Amino acid sequence: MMRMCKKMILVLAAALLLSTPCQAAQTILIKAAHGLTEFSGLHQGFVKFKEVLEATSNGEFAVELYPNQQLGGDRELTEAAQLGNLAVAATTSAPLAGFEKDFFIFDVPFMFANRTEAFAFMDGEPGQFLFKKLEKINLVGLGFWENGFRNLTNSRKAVRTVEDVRGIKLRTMENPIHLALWKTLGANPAPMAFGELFTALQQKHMDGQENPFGQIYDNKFYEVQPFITRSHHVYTPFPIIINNEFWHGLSPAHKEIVQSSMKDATAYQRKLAEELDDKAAANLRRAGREIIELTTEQLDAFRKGASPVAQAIKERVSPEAFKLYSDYVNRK
Ligand code: KDG
Repeated sequence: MMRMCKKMILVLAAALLLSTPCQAAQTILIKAAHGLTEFSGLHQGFVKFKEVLEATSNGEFAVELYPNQQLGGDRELTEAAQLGNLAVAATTSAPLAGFEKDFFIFDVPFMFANRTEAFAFMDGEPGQFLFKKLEKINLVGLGFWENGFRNLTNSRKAVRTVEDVRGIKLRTMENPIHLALWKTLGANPAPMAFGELFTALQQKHMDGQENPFGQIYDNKFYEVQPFITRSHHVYTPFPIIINNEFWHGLSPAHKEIVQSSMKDATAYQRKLAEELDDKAAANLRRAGREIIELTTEQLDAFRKGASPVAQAIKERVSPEAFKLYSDYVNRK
């Protein structure tokens, strides 16, 4: 009798287990935020990241995107990622240097002649060193995307020479090296968050600003900035950062899927950003704006005028970071 009961219980238990759908693995939600428009290469990079990650994880991950400063500007997004109120953020390297000083090495004027040099620096030892430094401020670096080569715009005059810059009230990012650069060149610079920039230009509180062509076009700066100079004075990346606890809470398998999706999105975003940069330049011309191309002599004069700033970087960064920078600059 006892044997029969036990057998019945086992059969019942098996039936129950098989009929109960196994607990679906909890979907891991990644909220990602940035400060640019949906038309930007930055946002399209996140769309690709979302697509690849959700597909390759068979829905174990879900990514929600928050563009257009919905969750704040660079400083707020970085703080939110540090505190864990946001999983992933994209901020430009320049404001991030306010959190980790060694990112100042990206702000040295005229450091990269082209994207190949910039990508080699970001993907090589310097980039990995900088990502390592993020760990002490509760962040992990997932990848470097392109913000781009920055160009000068203003509403006062055509800028072709360093003398032309004199006295221009210029908005810079919240970064002392950028301030020092334009002060050294004779402008009258002041830091301002990106979200306040268009109004400041429109109301003439600022005469000028500097950004890649994509931002100049997408954010309609060109409407209030008749003069555009292709200065390429700095190349800024978008370090893609994730909250440390969030990252280390993932399984090794999930980390691998996120890293592989980020790798695909990085390659896609960098290629698209270059295409969009050229497209934005064409759109600016179509909108009736001349893009002033500097001659070699004019560019050399800007490089010479900016050179004291490069020396100032040594006081701002760690000896290890400065060595990485000087090894790069003195490379053969
Ligand atoms: O949030 C947008 C910013 O990350 C980016 O546009 C930074 O280039 C920048 C600027 O000028 O503030």
